[in-house]
Amino acid sequence: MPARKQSSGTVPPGPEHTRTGLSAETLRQAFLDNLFYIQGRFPEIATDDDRYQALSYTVRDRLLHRWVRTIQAYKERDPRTVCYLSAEYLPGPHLANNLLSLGIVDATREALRGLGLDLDAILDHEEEPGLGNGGLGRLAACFMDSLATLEIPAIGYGIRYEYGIFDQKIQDGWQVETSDTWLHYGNPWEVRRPGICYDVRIGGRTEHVTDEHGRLRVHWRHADLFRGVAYDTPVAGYGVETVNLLRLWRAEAAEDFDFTVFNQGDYVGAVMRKVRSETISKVLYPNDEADSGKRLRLLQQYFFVSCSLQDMLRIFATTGRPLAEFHAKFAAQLNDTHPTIAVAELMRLLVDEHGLDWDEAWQATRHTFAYTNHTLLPEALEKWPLPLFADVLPRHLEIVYEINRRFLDDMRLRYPDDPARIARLSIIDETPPKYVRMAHLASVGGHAINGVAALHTRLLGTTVLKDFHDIWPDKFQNKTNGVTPRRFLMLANPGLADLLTEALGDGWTRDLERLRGLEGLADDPAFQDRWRQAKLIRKAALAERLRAGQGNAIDPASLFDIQAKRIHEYKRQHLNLLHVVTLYNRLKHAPDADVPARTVLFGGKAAPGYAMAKLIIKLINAVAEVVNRDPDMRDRLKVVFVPDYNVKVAQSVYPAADLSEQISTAGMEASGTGNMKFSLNGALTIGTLDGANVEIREAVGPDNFFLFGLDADEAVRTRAAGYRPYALYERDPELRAAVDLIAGGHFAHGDAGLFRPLVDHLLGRDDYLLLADYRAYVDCQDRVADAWRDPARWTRMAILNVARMGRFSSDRAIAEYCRDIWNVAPARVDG
Ligand code: Z57
Repeated sequence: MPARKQSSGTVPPGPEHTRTGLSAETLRQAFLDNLFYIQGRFPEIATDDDRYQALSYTVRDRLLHRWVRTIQAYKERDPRTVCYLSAEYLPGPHLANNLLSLGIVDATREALRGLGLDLDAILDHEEEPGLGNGGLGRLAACFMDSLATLEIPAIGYGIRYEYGIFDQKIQDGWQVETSDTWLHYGNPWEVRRPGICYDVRIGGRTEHVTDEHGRLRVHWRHADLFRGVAYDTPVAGYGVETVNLLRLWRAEAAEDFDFTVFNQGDYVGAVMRKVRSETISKVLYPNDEADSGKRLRLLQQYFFVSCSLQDMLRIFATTGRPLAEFHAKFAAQLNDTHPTIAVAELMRLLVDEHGLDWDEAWQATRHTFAYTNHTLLPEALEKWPLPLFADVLPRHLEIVYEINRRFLDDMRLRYPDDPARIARLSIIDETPPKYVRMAHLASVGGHAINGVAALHTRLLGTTVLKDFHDIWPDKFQNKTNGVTPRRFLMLANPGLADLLTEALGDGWTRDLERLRGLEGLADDPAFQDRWRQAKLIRKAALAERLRAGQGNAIDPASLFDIQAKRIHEYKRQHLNLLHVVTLYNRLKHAPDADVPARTVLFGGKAAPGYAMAKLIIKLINAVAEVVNRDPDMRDRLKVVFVPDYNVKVAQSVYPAADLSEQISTAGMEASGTGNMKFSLNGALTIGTLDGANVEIREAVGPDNFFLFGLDADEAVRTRAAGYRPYALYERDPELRAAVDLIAGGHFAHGDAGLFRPLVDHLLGRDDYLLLADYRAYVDCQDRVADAWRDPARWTRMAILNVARMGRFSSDRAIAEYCRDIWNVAPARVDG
């Protein structure tokens, strides 16, 4: 075993190869070594968890060497560094991904086989970190993967929630939440850094004093003090030496505080206050796209942002550069408004703590930050009630006021006779009790604003941020989302990945545009056969998983029609259900009708406080119960709810799909990323002209995409023209029959009240225009069925989808951010 270069002096002494070697034999030895010395076990008595831990530590050792070398390279070269600030990360299981990045999947499999162990069984044991809700958190994880793979110096900053997104159980058809205990068995992927910790203050009041040089100074007499401790997780690039850093903060008590300052003999009380400090990073808020206003949520945001900026300042100090050049070292991305308090916090740190003057600090701040918007939904645009904000962050409120005063002074010069516009632009919403508008703070405090798909970016500039677009059109950019082909193709769908590599070579794994080489094979019957084989294997695997999990028998030969994403009215899972009920009605009336067998699968979590979303889950399960035991359906229609949808489940769902449901009301879904993962795995899309669907359809070709429904402009006009869903219900007999069946209690053991809120909403308001799109959707589904009857045609369409999805790699998205927003370049780490 040739030893790695020792010249850097970073490799610790000892039997070096057992911690770095990549051969099957070395991996086997290292695994046994870790099983003994970390778990205190030998093979005969080891549990699943022992094996998982031992293998994870084996892989971690191999990452640590690259990690240290990466940090060294960055230290030497002092490159501009991306800091991705995100309240959420959804990385998915680490072990398999790290094996893939290191290129040791096969060697590890062989090593374990030598011990009579099965790698897949060990992989299956991992409890994934569910530190995010959905698309936004998963995007952050895809971006971390691409940053490392493109060899971009980057740190992901966030919160180490002790409890991530809840686990979902289904009881009697209803969603029941249980707490996520992902840390129960310990987490071999993180390194706690007790030495990297920062104090975070909150509350209290400010004092304005003049110092001995006649300078105005602000003292923040805080009321409470916390400490954030860093927990680092390595993020390995695929096929490169780069290992970047995901640094998550855990809240702890600031030592000494209670005991020295406030201790009045109340020892137990002081300890209890310490325990309470830990609540800041205790639990992830389980709302995707919902409103804010909770004090603890603001504390979480400020907590992780303050730790991250203090950490950046510490790193900056090691470069010896003057503080006014902070922005030359760091490009910080605000992942939605959640970290936007960073604008005020960096100003505070630079002005109050480091003595910069306001203009210098403002210059550095504006050039540091850029803001990504992920939604147009009004209820998701964060605004903090002023009394709450003032109570938690009194100094930051003063800073926000000062930013706003200067900004509005400029705007009054520009628009002297337009006070209404000034009020609209203001960072402060003056409606009682007054609010701080975080999207405005992000727009003013950064140098770029981006949407996440072309349509979304256009709507952003013409609706919610129109006034900002008027003043700074050049600040607006589009950065269409992307997904990592490593996790979502290579890991999730090894059979298809092998087929692609056989046809194209392996260049596609780091340059996804190369998939275009498949176009020439789209009509090749032998290739089509192998394509269908690969798909069938994933469908059978999912069917087996579901059978084992819930006793649902589903037929891998049927059309797998899948909608998997958070449950939300705007995503319209219930439109999908109206189609299912329509198929059911058709089969009831003509039991011998010749329709292709379909399995309609749903997966997704509802926010625990979102009653309508939970009712939709109940309705899915209620329809499933009736449909699945009706002999008239005779295996031609099945409905399945896949419980506890998370990244791991997603990896087995995307590759098994024939049809991908992307049916949100046009104008509502900012981008979507599941749409990309399905299509990249050879599913055809039925979808509206919403989010990135628009660009996916353009890329794969309109003939290879099932389009239906109103577009975003038509949706606006439909609502403006006095939309009356009831009229549509009266006019379309199939629609009426489907709604009536649900309303009448057919799926509720005769209880006509159960789904009343849902039906009433559809017939009375129908905010998301289900009834307006129903006919187009059902007719489009009939075209899907026709295409499915012709396997050669279907497979050709699927191959062309994959061939043309190269643009939707997160590598492309990240390359665009690097070029257009961050102005950063790769810094190669040598092996
Ligand atoms: C979230 O997952 C998204 C937007 C939000 O405002 C919040 Br809060 C959470 C999603 C969008 O709904 C998707 O359309 C988008 O693809 C994703 O963010 C990533 O940009």
